Amino acid sequence: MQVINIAIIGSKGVGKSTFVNRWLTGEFRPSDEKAFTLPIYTSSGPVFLNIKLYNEVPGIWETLGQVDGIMLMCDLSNMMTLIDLINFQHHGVPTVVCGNKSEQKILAHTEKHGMMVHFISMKGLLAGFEISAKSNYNFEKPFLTLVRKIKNDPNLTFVEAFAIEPPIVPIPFPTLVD
Ligand SMILES: Nc1nc2c(ncn2[C@@H]2O[C@H](COP(=O)(O)OP(=O)(O)OP(=O)(O)O)[C@@H](O)[C@H]2O)c(=O)[nH]1
Ligand SMILES: [Mg+2]
Repeated sequence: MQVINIAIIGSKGVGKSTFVNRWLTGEFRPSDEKAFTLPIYTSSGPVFLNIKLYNEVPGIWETLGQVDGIMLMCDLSNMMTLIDLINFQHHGVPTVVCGNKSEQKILAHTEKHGMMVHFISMKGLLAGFEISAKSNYNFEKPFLTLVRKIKNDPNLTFVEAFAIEPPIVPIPFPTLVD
């Protein structure tokens, strides 16, 4: 079983804990944990994502330890949270940026989109996504993109855990009533 270490970095309140808790429990509610293990079934076998959450602070790189992938997160309803990430250097580690809370229509879409595109190209990131932990918009894409890159398998897909076969319950033969 492959273990993949992922750091999620973003300013206070951008939705890191809520996004990860969606994956773990399905609930739209932030968790208090700062570290999680998320098992994911993929078309090339199961992987364990070891996820740690970090607030964006200067010199964050030194505290990360060994990471295989990075997800930067900002809040699309507060583009200052994208500016907060401006000094981040990924040192060649596969990195995506996600603009969360995309269901909130605060700024004009084109304006946010332009800032995200500029950030992605300026930083040389793998990809960027507008996501919503509230509506589950683009829920899978950040982790899927990172896992595909880290496992060097562009066709990898996430698969559902196999549903447990329902128990065989004897169905009583209907009684015919005259
Ligand atoms: N509208 C909306 N609100 C969201 C979304 N995701 C998270 N939130 C809300 O944003 C607030 C902050 O979410 P958290 O998950 O606690 O943010 P965080 O990044 O973990 O914050 P810190 O732990 O303080 O660094 C909460 O009130 C969430 O309900 C979203 O997609 N849309
Ligand atoms: Mg949190």
